[in-house]
Amino acid sequence: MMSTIEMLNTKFGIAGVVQVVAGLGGLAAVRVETGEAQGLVYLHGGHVAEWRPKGQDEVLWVSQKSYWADGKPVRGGVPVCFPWFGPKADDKAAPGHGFVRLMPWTLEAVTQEDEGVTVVLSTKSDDQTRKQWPGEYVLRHRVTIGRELVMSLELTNTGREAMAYQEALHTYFTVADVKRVKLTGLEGVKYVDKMDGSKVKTQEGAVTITAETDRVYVGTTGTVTIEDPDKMRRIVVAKEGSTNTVVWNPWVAKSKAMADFGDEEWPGMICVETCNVGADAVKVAAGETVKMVQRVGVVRM
Ligand code: TA6
Repeated sequence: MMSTIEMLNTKFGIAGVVQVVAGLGGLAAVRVETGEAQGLVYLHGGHVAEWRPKGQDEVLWVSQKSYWADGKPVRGGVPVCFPWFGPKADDKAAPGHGFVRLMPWTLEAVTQEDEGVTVVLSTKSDDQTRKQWPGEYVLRHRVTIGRELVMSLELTNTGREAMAYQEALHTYFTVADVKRVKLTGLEGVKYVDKMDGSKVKTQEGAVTITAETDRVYVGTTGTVTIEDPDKMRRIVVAKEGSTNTVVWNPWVAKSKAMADFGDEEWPGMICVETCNVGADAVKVAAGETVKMVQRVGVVRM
């Protein structure tokens, strides 16, 4: 009797390039290894956990304390936040950042093209989701592992009513020392400072991290560059179909308060999240499909 993973490997594996494996926690994952890049995408949460273009160290960050289990979020990589972001406005007991990152997704396709290997995963509304959310949807995550990491989150409203959805590619990036990192591309952009009573401020110059940082930049469609002098690289985070960018680092106290985040791990990571959240939730007409893309590249400094 073939295991699920063996069956998936038979159906989607590509000899020498793509293998469906048992990842951490025994969760099924698609491992991609080409001459240009390596990557790992879990069916759990449609979760990209690793991406390493040729000649570079790992670009995504994952906590050593992360959970790897059905029903639990992964701490790191690229959590898909949907259909809400942060706490659910009308139900504090609901899971933070929605529920799709907690559940197994369907592996739909794996293809190899010039720009890399594309893994397509999907999840859709059902009786379980309707208990938490009225919307009818199909959410497809098209992940291309190549010289760039390209993630296209495609949302179709399969219901008869228009619906507003919050969505985020909540990407965790590895840095050598967050205290020595600069983010450019947000100069002059307004942001909600969640560490200062959600006051609205304007970004002056590059973003530097000197304390717990949790900011929702609004009305921005621009590219953010993470300048990491100690790794001598720039991580370039471009996007389409998104008007918000979140920048987050938990710093000392918040790291200690999270069971799935090592107390000493915070200097090694920063989140730059491509999203549509809060008042900028994306409105989708019945039958419409909308797409949000995060495109990550690495340039030597
Ligand atoms: O994206 C920033 C944020 O909303 C922070 O407020 C913090 O809660 C972070 O997400 C992590 O959320 P999580 O539910 O994954 O612990």
